[in-house]
Amino acid sequence: MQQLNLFQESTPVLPLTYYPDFLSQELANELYQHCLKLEWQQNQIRIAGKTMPVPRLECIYGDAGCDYLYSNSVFLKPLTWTDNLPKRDSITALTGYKFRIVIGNQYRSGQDSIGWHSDNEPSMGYEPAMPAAGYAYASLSLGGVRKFQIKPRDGKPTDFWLEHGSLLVMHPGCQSTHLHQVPKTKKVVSNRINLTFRPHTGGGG
Ligand SMILES: O=C(O)CCC(=O)C(=O)O
Repeated sequence: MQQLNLFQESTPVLPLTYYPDFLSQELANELYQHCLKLEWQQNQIRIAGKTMPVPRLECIYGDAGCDYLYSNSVFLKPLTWTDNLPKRDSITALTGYKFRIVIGNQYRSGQDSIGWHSDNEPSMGYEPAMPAAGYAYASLSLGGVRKFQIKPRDGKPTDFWLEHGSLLVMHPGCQSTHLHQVPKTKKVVSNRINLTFRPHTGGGG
């Protein structure tokens, strides 16, 4: 499988590995069709005292007890893993990293987005005092290609285009040192689904 070790090969150095053909086009098409039927919802987020809709649809699947709160305002309770979301085992086999939940994002148009952030929720095991120990996070992209940007907390962004069937792995420490986003675009873009596989400290697993 083709693999780009961006943390070794790119300038600036990035703590990422990108697998452009993690899934064959046929498997990616099948998974995309399956994912359209997942339990998508539009959650509300509270930012600077204002409540507003999250600018994308979300869903969460995973192990029991792995509830997820982000931005101190969006609470997600995982549904049971479905047979058609078995990719966590193949991602673990490929990368060696273990995952307990998958959060899905669906970007219906160029107006759907996720702003600059890092995934540093304590429920994932985030430990600011030990950032290098950290945890990994894997992101599977399906459907329309969107720009993904990543930057050091005090640096300049690098742009990637995450392709249908690709897998992007953010290595341990990345959430301490870098921020990432999928910006809005005025271009016409197809519906995109992204599955983010994450660890979790809950549920006794
Ligand atoms: O859609 C993507 O590729 C990124 C999603 C993301 O950053 C997140 O769920 O935290």
